[in-house]
Amino acid sequence: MSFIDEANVRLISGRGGDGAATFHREKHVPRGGPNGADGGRGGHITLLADRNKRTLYDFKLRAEYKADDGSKAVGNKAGKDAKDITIRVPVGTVVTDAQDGELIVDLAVEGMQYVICKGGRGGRGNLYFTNSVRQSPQFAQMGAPGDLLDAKLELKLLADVGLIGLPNAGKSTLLSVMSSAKPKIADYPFTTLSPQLGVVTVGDHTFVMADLPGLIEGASEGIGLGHEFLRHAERNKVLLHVVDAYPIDDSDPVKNFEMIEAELKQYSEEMWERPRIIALNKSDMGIPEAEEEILGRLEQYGYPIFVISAATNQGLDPLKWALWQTIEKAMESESSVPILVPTYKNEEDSLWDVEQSEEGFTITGKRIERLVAMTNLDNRDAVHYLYRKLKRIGVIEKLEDMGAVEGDTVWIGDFEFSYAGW
Ligand SMILES: Nc1nc2c(ncn2[C@@H]2O[C@H](COP(=O)(O)OP(=O)(O)O)[C@@H](O)[C@H]2O)c(=O)[nH]1
Ligand SMILES: [Mg+2]
Repeated sequence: MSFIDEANVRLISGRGGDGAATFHREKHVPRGGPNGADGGRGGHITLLADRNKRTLYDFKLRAEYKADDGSKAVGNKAGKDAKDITIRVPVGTVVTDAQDGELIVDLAVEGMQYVICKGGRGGRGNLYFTNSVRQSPQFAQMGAPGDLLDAKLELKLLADVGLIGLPNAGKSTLLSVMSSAKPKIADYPFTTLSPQLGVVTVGDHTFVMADLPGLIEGASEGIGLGHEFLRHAERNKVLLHVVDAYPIDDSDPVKNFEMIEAELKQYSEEMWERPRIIALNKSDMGIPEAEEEILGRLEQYGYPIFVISAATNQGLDPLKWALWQTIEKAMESESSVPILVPTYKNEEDSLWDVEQSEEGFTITGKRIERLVAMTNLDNRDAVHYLYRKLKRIGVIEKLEDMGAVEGDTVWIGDFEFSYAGW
């Protein structure tokens, strides 16, 4: 029973650069030693909780982020690491794996960071593989592939701006013309008192505005307002009071304003003390002198006033900016302790398993799959190195225990091998 903003985004970290398999060359030295350097690391993708982001609207415009690949080593010159990407998301964004629905991270605190896609490690150059036995390795490692993640972002929306004003002042109209998107509304029970939400875009910023019909009338008549409804009202950082400059019943706009303000104060003193902006609406209907007179009387309250028309869109841009600046200011006074959480689950990476089927054996495990992807399978020495690594990890023994015999097919990641033939 809440307003959920959601977006799907594809995240791709960079692959590592290949290592070099080169040898030292010098005059008069017929054959120098191995000197191939390592490739550079691919770019990471990190999510950062930023309270200046209020909605997931940005992800509706851009659904894919890809970090650059690391560069490959050239001879004894190491490849350069790629630039990392930091993506700012609203505080409170919950990230799940779109494929299996598993929770990845809940970016609940301002300043929280999470490395969601790690860039691939650079491949080792042949210098790295040199030891007393293997004095001139003829192979280098390829860079590790990056990660690809289809992530689902979800955010419980709470309104930054609440609209108040007499019925017929133009609140609904204003909300519809000011908002660039309607958030998806999940399971909200139909009631005439349900708040209407809209996402407002101004410059690079987005914020949430809610029409709160009946906030005041409902409360003073003792109508129970839903918990969800009140949560929106209570989180408003600024109230936008819409005043009809030309009421159809010829009532006095300033008296109408005062009436709503008085009722608001009675409803909640705390809410009444919130920052306020006045929008004098329906200026398209009018005579400038009449508006001057109303403005003169409204000014005594000390709130910023904007003359607008929801019907012709007059004056909406300055109003949007004023709302955003008020939200920003309200956020400055919110205390928050930045917590940095640079986590990445490496432990899970090293887990592996072997599964047997009619067709053969499948080895799964992130670290092993990465190891294979980094191996130049056309190079006998590189394959031999891989075999010894797998043996050290215990994979070969496990295959033997499971009854693998020569000629059996073994899959690791995208690669197919013939057992004992490699
Ligand atoms: N001429 C004019 N009419 C407006 C303007 N804004 C709203 N209205 C009209 O005023 C009436 C009430 O508007 P509505 O948005 O439903 O008011 P609410 O009760 O505050 O939500 C509707 O007939 C609107 O078309 C405006 O800027 N100019
Ligand atoms: Mg309305």
